Amino acid sequence: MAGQVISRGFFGKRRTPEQGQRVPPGQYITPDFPVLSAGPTPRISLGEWNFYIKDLNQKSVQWSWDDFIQLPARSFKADIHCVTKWTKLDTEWEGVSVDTLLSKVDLDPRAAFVTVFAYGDYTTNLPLADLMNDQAFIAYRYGGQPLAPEHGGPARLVVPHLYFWKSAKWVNGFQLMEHDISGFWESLGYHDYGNPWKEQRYQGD
Ligand SMILES: Nc1nc2c(c(=O)[nH]1)N[C@H]1C(S)=C(S)[C@@H](COP(=O)(O)O)O[C@H]1N2
Ligand SMILES: [Mo]
Repeated sequence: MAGQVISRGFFGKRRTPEQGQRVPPGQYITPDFPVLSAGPTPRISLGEWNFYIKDLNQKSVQWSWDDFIQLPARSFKADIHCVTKWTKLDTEWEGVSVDTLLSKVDLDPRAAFVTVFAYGDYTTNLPLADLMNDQAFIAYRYGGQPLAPEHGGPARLVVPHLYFWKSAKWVNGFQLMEHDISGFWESLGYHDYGNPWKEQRYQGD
């Protein structure tokens, strides 16, 4: 019995040095892709789906599904880190860089923060700068397949350099703002920024 526990612990910690460098403090590697959702999976038909960006004056640019999939898409590989301590290496996505979407918006230099809205009421907040320079994507394919509903399909935000709760599933749009406003988990005590390398899990970390 003791032997089993020890060998399981040992196996769980085994990683190559190269992998070790990619695992933030307090995280472990999982080969699985756990599903973490605060509520039921919303079902959005592609006909009713849209994505919007609303600027400081509440003016919005929006894309239907058909418009969205015409936008230049890219494949990208990323390590993702959930605040519940799992890290998954080399996840493979396909989608549209947020830069491509922001290029259609007349950006007011005072816009500094974003609330991300999702179908089904989830929100999360982050600095606009963290959505720029190819750091963030709206992904609609995962592992070569259309993104599964439980993982955020039709489309989700992916911001791999922040804890994965920032990567809103079933994403619907961005509200640009001058000031930061806490989203769903952030209002319940999660960190407003969420850098996994600094273990910014909770407010005050
Ligand atoms: N809309 C929405 N997005 C969400 C969540 C959620 O509950 N609702 N959970 C977040 C959390 S805490 C994590 S870890 C990841 C989980 O994504 P997965 O279920 O694809 O692993 O989605 C994030 N995005
Ligand atoms: Mo999470």
